Amino acid sequence: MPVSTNGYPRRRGRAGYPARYSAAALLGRGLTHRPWPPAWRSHPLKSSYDVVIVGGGVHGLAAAYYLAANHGITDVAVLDKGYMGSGGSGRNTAILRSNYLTPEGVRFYDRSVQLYQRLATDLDYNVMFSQRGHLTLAHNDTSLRTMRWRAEVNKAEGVDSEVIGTDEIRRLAPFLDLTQEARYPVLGALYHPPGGIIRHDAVVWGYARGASARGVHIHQDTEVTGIDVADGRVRAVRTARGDIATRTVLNATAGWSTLIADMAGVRLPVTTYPLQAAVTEPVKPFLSTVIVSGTLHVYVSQTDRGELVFGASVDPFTSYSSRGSLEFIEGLAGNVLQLMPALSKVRLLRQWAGLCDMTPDFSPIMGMTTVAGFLVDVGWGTYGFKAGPVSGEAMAQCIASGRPPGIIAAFGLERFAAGALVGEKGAAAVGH
Ligand code: PYC
Repeated sequence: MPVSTNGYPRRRGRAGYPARYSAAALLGRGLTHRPWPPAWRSHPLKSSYDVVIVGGGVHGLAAAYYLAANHGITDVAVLDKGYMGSGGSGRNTAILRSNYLTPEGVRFYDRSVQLYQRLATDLDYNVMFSQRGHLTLAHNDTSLRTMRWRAEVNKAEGVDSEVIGTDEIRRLAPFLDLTQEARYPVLGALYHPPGGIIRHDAVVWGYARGASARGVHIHQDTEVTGIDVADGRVRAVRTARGDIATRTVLNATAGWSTLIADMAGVRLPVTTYPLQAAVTEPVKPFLSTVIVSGTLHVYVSQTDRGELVFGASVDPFTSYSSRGSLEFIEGLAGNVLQLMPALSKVRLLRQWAGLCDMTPDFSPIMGMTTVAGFLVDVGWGTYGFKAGPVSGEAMAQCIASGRPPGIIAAFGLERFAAGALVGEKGAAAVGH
């Protein structure tokens, strides 16, 4: 069957799968009331796969997509104990940026931004990436110094970031309280024009659809209950729906990464904390950049629908809870009003939490482990969603070639024993 530039068949099968998402198709279906086919297919669980990916978030789905699209490896299953995107991928605040602190981090997240920029075309799916600029406010000299450092590392790696003063901040975000009377007056900001926001569900669905169209099997409601290892190599994955023989397992989970790794006998230096977020009712568009304040432990952006999406630091205690708390929302509201007093009448609609797997150096753990065939793409802390595409691309390459590509070489599990940490705490959106 002839294939278009984004890999989808030009002529669709009788079931019309996968549907082409175009203005003409929208008009046609609107006029004929023909229903859209599901975005991805359902399959029975097979008793063996070449590759089993645990975790149906952006990382697992992107790895499956790039395995098929870049390496022709399609006998792949993606398993999730819930629905696709039910973990961190559907719970983050959808902020993208590459203004990190270490050269390794900047190069890595910049590659992700590049992949995100072309994702809508690659996947034939509107992921609504809006590169509206990202401002991290400095309320003290120490933050300003770290921001200058980040700006220099960013520039050296070809990433657009600079430190700006309050006049420029006022021009970009006129609703901020930039007076000297503020409790924590703003001294300057790290401005990162390529940063922005995206529709996170669309990213998940787009990768799932693209992977499925290339032959990957997606299994929702399929909890992994064990991993069989014999003679130092992975042999099988046990699930609540049956066992799967396989020689390659990728742990692409967040929140449960240590539990899955334990099943294979691999210990990870990861501690899990909830991170809470909230969204308001929609208001008229007034905020055209992403605003972050480390000192006030808050970040905010306005969606295309007009809602304000807020997030903060991780909770101060370890937990697997994904519920919101009253303490959080009270603190958040107070901090937001210090930044933007005009929001005092806006009503909050919802709050929720996601799970963050924190590593000692705030960088991820990616690549091989001491168990042959058991790979990890874990330890994302508060940075996971931003890294989805580059992680998928790199882990697919790692599986296909048997070696971690250069872009993730610094993030191996062995770095903790070797003392070769990649300290990325200084690039956290807000202090932890
Ligand atoms: O690192 O930009 C960030 C971020 C925002 C929300 C969580 N992490």
